[in-house]
Amino acid sequence: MLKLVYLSLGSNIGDRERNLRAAIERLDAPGLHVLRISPVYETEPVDYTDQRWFYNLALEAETTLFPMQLLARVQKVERVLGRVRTVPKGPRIIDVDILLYGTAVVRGSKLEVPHPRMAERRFVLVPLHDLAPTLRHPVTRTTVAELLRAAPPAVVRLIHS
Ligand code: GSY
Repeated sequence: MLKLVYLSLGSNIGDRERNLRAAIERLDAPGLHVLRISPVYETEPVDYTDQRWFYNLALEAETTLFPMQLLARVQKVERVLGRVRTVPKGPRIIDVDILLYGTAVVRGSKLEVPHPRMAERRFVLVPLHDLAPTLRHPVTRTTVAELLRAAPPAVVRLIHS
């Protein structure tokens, strides 16, 4: 069964744009087909603020992978691209978060979907809004546009479409 999924990608080490592109190429492998990619934004860091600004984007994909298989794909891409977890919430070559997996709700110890912090993160919601403004959060039933209007302020500036 094909599921429509939305992922958020971020990078704040090295050539941030190249890291995002490399991750997209590797995510798109048997079982997952990238359909649409949002513009790229430069965004101020949240949580751990004393670090370089991020490049962020969102993508829409169709997949036959189950949620935990998708998590394994995502984590493999992060590993291959050299992500090392030094400071929690600190700098990273690439970070890939699963935002939405169809209308599924997954509440496991390793994976939570919808992503539990997506509603607070402008760096997630702005690119997601470019792709799917009327999409509804499967738990709150709020649209992405409504989530974005209610999100706390943070600088998110367009780099290119
Ligand atoms: O959870 C994703 C990693 N991350 C980011 C990010 O991708 N962008 C911004 N602007 N801040 C972030 N803080 C964390 S942690």
